[in-house]
Amino acid sequence: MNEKELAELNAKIDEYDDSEIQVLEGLEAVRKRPGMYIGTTSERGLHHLVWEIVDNSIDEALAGFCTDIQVKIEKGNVISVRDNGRGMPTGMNEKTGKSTIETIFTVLHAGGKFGGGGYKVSGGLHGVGASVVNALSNWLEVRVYRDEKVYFQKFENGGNPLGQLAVIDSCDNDIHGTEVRFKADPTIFTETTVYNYNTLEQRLRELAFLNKGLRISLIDEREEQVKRANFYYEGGISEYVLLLNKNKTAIHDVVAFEGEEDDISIEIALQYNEEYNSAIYSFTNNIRTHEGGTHEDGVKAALTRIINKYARSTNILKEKDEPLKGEDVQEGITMVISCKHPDPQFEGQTKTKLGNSEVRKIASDVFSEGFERYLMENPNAAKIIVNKCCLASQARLAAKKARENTRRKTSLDSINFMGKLTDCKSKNAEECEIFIVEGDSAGGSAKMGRDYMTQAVLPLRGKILNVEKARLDRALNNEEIKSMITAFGTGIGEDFDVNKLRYHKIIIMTDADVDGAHIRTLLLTLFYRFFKPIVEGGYVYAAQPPLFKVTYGKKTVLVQNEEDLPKILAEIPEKYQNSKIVNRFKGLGEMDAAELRDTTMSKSNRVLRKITVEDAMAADEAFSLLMSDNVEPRRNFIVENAGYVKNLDI
Ligand code: 2B7
Repeated sequence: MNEKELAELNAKIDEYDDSEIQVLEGLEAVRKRPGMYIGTTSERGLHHLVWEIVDNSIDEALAGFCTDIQVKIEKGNVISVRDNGRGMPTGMNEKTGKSTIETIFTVLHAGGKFGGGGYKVSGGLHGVGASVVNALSNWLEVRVYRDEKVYFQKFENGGNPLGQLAVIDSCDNDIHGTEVRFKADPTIFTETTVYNYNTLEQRLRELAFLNKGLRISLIDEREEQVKRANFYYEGGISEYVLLLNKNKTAIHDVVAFEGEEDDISIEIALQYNEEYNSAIYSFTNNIRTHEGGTHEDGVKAALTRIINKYARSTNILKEKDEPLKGEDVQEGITMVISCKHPDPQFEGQTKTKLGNSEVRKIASDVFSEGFERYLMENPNAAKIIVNKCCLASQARLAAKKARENTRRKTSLDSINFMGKLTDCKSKNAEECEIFIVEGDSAGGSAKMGRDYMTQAVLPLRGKILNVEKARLDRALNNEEIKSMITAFGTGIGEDFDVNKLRYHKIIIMTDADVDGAHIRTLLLTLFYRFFKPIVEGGYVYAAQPPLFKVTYGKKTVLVQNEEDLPKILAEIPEKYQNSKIVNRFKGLGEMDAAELRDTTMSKSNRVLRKITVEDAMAADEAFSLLMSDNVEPRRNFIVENAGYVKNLDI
């Protein structure tokens, strides 16, 4: 059947009809190549299972029938998701000859999403749904509460039904909805089957922001002390913006607009703060569009146009003045854009860029109309905002002048800088590496332990500037950042040229502890914002210093992480068990040059982790989301929330 025929067929089928579900493929394919369906079988893929199920509940909420979603992590890392929607249809499916529910869970691509009516928005990253989760589970149970009955079916070993759908109980007539419980298959998810509370919490909170009025709760029953979180935001993305700006000084109240055209809905909320960076978060069908796209472009273009128009008409921007640029009107803005589209096209390197061209105008119209009116009706706020944009423009022009001057003055080998960098001998960038090392003592050991032909060392002393708080021109005044830019040789901003990169491996070498993770996050954020192509080009790495050194007899074993230690200790021959010595490396600074070389730097022994664009995006997002002036919560956040930090510490 071709797409057109499928569409016609589906158009004929009523949305309540059980035969809407289409039959396309079997489940074995999913188990054979899980990556094709959920992207990866790492920790991220494991969590993906939860999102596939939760997305079905979200769709039911978007259809207007579900107000509550509960996600539970039970003992043994069993996930249970329950919603109070209509409950999955309990009848038969004509085409499969099975119940609709069995079809949903055993037939790949079965879903209303393929149909005409019913589900306006499909949320899942890959949109493949419940059958994939079933295929990748040890067991899965579904309960449907509907028509005063409780329906039940169980599947085992990758989706095999244990029996047919059956009524197992009755329930009150005001009880309705769907419950799905499953246990991920550890033979598929070989890295881990342990869910990260913070990962689930963060995303569920985001979903609650993006779907105003929806109640989402998370319960973690794995430990004695049960953890709970409840999310409910009447104001939706307006409250999101409020949270994002929580630790900043806002210069006016949050403003929000929404509109709909041809089933495409746009919501925008924004608030300017006193700082310099812009934090623009766009979403389509509840998925973060990191790379932006037409919804974001439309809003940004309208923002520039409306502010210029207002600034001119009020004479805040004089005739002789240059028009304000996009970056001027975005300085200090915090904005969330949420688009819901029945047929989104995702493009770009990480498929996180909305491509539908019709969205540009819709987004621009919704924003222009609302924002122009806001400026007219709130002259005080308007004046503060427009003044800020004009200041940004002036600063930009001044910085440009200053840059042009310094560019002439400074050359690559300024005296100050040469003192810091210990360069390598080779000039062949492909074989050259630069270790960015935290602290002088580690820097000293690194200098002595390096391979002087191909390894350069740049120790960072002071605190690396927090890029969240500074715009580009200020970042450029930071000594540590200046040394890095000079060392890399690429230039920055408009002058950036990745072909001039002097080292094809930029290796962040920090301690394997919280402070190390903190500094690494700062660096990643910095790279992501100001040197994006070096991240995209795969030039950035994290060194992985070992945590323990175990010595017995004449042998030394290095242990990379906490979890491996007991295993390694158990493997030590009996006769040494009483004479072993276990050493914990507290920091890089404590290792002498030989140790640092042998464990972390030498090309033959070391473990490097390549930083992906996704790692950097996660660092960037983590930072923007929970930045605060207070160092303590920020550090805690990094320790608890950022899954990538944990990964890095393996
Ligand atoms: C695409 C398929 C999976 N479905 C329905 C109706 C309600 C409904 C669902 C769901 C996850 C964990 C608890 C539609 C849609 C199947 O067809 S799936 N609720 N919740 C869910 O999966 N939650 C539905 C029309 C009329 N009555 C019910």
